[in-house]
Amino acid sequence: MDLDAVTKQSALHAKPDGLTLQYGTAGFRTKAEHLDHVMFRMGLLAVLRSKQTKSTIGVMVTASHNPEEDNGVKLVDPLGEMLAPSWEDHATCLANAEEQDLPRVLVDIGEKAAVNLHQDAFVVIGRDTRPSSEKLSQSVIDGVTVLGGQFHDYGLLTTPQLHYMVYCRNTSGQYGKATIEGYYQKLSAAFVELTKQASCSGDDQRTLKVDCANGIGALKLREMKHYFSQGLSVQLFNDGTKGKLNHLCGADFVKSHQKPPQGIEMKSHERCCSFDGDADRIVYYYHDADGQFHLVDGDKIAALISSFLKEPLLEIGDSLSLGVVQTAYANGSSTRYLEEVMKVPVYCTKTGVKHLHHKAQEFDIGVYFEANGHGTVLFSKAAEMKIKQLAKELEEDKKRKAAKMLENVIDLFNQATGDAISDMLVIEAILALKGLTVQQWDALYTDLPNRQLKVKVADRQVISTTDAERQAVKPPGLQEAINELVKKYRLSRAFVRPSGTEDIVRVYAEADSQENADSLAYEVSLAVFQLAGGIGERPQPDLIILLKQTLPEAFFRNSEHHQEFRVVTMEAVYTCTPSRGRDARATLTRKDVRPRLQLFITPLSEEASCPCSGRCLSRGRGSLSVLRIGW
Ligand code: 16G
Ligand code: MG
Repeated sequence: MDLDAVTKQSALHAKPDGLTLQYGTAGFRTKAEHLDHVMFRMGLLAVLRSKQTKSTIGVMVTASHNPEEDNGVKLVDPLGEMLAPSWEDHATCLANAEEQDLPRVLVDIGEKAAVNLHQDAFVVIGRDTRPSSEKLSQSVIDGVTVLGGQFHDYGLLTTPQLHYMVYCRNTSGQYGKATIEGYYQKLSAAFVELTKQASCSGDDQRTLKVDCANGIGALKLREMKHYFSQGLSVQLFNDGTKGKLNHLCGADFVKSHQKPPQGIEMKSHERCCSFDGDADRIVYYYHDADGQFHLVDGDKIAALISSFLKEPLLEIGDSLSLGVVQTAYANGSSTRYLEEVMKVPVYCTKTGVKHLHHKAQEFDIGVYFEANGHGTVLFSKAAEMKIKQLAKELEEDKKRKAAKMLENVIDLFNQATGDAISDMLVIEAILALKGLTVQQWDALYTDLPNRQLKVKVADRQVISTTDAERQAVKPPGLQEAINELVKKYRLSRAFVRPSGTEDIVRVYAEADSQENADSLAYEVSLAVFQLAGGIGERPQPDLIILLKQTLPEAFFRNSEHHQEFRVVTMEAVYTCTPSRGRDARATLTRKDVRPRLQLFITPLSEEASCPCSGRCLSRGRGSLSVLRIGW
């Protein structure tokens, strides 16, 4: 290693004083302006990792679903998987070393990890569409070249595409061609082949609206859609031509707000989906005839895929093991459905793709999904060989067809990591083959009402968990308190865990009704606040206001410009979403409620630029009145 050259170059990518960052669940992530030195150093680290593994290593510049101003970086290991945990520690040490210590820390890592410095190194780089990404990926390249590494810069790629490239390169092209064209061709060919057997259904069935979060997914899907257009027509929304990345759109927004993204027109029963900012997550959703929004999340994706896979597996008669991997956030109904109805074994791991991926590798066929839409299906080498062999050898037509179908499914999944584009094509193929509508898919089971809250504490590391984050072992007394609270509600469950991406503790609760899930989540938050060193304001229970809606038909005809109402109290303004024939719900916090609560309800469009200036509400016989106020 030419340490003098490293020192010189590093001065051009100097670390801001006093800044410490951690290689978290999905790499480094923070404001883009703080990341230049981290990028340079991850270029250095990628070279060391490449030398040590004698393989190509990937570096992806993205901050996924974070706001546009943020950025991030993560390393991709030889088989397209996340960086090994011991190297995450090296990454944190290297990123936080002061300028003068950098050479020593580099040498240290080299020694600790027994890196053969004479070995060649090759690094591939990809980036998302953030304005800061191009410059930051140049800093990665500076790091790679100063240590004498070779590199290939793929430029704009989705995160899963970079994982795919790394996997292809390290398996000498056996997994596929390490080009963007190779990726498009491999997935599209499998999709077209798979859907050939689908009976031709109406046009509607084969059209899908895709919210691309104004991110890289839009660019890549636009390039790719011609390859599979005979099987599926996709309509792109939030394609980056106008809006800001992840702003009021994308999978994370839809999942956490449980409402459609802005910028997409949804007619009832239309199938829609959202990618996140780097296209490694996907969720589906639709409006029913009443205008009610329904989210079809990662748990339901896992349920659809596992039930689909069971049939051809039974048909080929080979006893390949199938397992589903979830996290503690999986809705209790999904676990029950998989175990009791589908009779598939379900396992729970800690949050974060790497944990699920690792567990899924234990099965012949491992289906893994987080509720938030990260996931894929892994086929063991042995299972893949067996299926390919059966597809050639089986005599009986039905059995051979089943094996062929599985063969195409293997090719359609990105086995390096969860991939929104690949998952979308798998889901679309299954729906087409099974002749299922999105509502029929959604009806596989009904989600238990649930609620997530955040609690601020002085040091979130005072909480430690076990049993895949479902039990808190520290601080003393917390788990006992949670157990007591859970006993008060039916079909209830709750857990707490320190976030790996934000400086907060997350609380999850589910129960038989939304009120009970809300109230359990609040009580558990209070226990965390009291027992784990809460700071700032104590958690407040929600005030639920149910609004009776009798709205004129004209309102619904114009509902695209009356998406929301304002609920105005003395202190603050909230919005609530109306739905045809249903009561609307607005959630306020206790601090807004003074002895004499004044409540006004007005359509949002009074102030916004509504083409009808609110007239479609005030005309006609519609009204809104408060039905119930309660905790
Ligand atoms: C990261 C993880 C995601 C996980 C989330 C949890 C990857 C690629 N991403 O985004 O899987 O669900 O973190 O965040 O592993 P939290 O620790 O803040 O709850
Ligand atoms: Mg992502």
